[in-house]
Amino acid sequence: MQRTMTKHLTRSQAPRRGFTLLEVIIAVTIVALLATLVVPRLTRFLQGAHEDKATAEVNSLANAVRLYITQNTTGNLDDDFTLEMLVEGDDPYLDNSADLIDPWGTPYDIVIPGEQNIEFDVICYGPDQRQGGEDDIIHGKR
Ligand SMILES: [Ca+2]
Repeated sequence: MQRTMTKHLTRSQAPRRGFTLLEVIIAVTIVALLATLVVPRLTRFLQGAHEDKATAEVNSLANAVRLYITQNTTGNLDDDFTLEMLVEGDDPYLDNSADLIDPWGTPYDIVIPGEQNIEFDVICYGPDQRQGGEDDIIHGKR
């Protein structure tokens, strides 16, 4: 008799296994709420970081172009100048041709003469990866 009672107590005190449907629904709801709050903020943060990086890089490229002008021209860039020329030669102005690609994977561009600046514009086409629009980033602008 005592033996059966001990066995019965042990069964009722055994830990439950798994979750109830209600617990799973509550957990999924909490995760979904957190995701709707965090994902847009994270997306905006990453977008801002890409824009800051592109702004720094167009300014850096513009400085490399100015150095190129100083060392290789009589004062003005030829119309056939391209940014790729900055990574060519034995003593290139940029270490890596990857420096010519913006954070969205599009090559930076140069317009001679510039519309924003007198001599030239170094342009990042921005998240839409197309020329024009409010997302374009031009050196010396902002
Ligand atoms: Ca654009």
